[in-house]
Amino acid sequence: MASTARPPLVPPADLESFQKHLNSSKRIVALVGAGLSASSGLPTFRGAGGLWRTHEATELATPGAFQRDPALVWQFYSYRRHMSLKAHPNRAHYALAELARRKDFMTVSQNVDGLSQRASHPPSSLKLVHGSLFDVKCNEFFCEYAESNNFTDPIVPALALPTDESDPTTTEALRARELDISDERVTLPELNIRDLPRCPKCKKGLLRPGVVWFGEMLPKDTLKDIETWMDDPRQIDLIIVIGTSARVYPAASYVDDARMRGAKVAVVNMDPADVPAGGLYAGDWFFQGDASEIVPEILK
Ligand code: BV8
Repeated sequence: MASTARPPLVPPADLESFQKHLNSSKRIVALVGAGLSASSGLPTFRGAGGLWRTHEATELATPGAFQRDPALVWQFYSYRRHMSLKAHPNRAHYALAELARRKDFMTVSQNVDGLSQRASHPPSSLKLVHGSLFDVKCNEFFCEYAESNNFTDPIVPALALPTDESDPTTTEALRARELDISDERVTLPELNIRDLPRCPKCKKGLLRPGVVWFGEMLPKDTLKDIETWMDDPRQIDLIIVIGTSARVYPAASYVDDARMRGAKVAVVNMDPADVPAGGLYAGDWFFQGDASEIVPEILK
């Protein structure tokens, strides 16, 4: 195993040596983040898109934000559901789905946008560690209600984005003013907590988005599935880290976990500074650029 004493290197984008290793690899894992879906038009958390109106996305992705202002948090997630339903998987989503069909391979996805599923990624090897925009669950601790809800946009009428012609904040009117619905200069209709989706089971709690917020545990059975795959006695040959700053834990820790089980590391990212916390070693790869361009190329 490479010593950690050496300073981190940014190795050359050596396609030939990468594909030679890929083809001889028996077990491969990918850790993917928001950069995988950037070319599908979905903003990343940290990039320029990290702002939604006047709020940092990471401020809204917490249980505290939902307790304080469930209407605002629902508007944020309803907007992202709407954007994700309008978006399409890009060539990188399809390339990963294809790799999953020909190798002992697992995608650990931090993304909640549903695009890997819509690219027909085999469900058994797609592990969503931060949940999905298209699941909802009861916010009451004692109630276990949860359901998949990828059919209604908006989930309740009160969360409809302004689209009716009489409304000055219709998409056309906004476009004419060069504004976007996520722009803080746009005033959304006042939302009353009574208009938010309620739990149909306990009738008491509010429904909340089925995503993992900061400070919340990741889904136990998903973590167990990943642990079982990672703990297989056969070594892991390669981890491909795509479109993520790999700064959110415990998801980011899979890079070192894979390396400790023999894996070489390949990073695909727009930003050369965004390598996993442990850095890259000689023999690893860094491919700088758009995931939707690079991933289909290197996985060919
Ligand atoms: C937990 C769902 C504990 C919601 C998200 C150490 C150990 C354990 C926890 C911690 C720890 N240290 C700190 C923590 C706490 C915290 C954490 O990690 N904080 C960070 C900020 C330091 N972790 C947690 O709270 C986790 N829970 O640990 O619970 C616990 C234990 C017991 C009991 C109770 C609790 C839960 C974390 C999950 C948070 N939810 N998402 C939602 O989506 O709204 S995280 C969210 O942000 C995303 O899922 C993603 O994972 C993360 C980062 O988002 P982005 O920055 O957009 O994406 P990314 O980082 O992937 O960056 C984009 C990248 O793409 C960039 O590098 C960019 O250069 C690149 N890029 C852009 N365009 C392209 C591109 N690359 C290629 N092509 C392009 N076109």
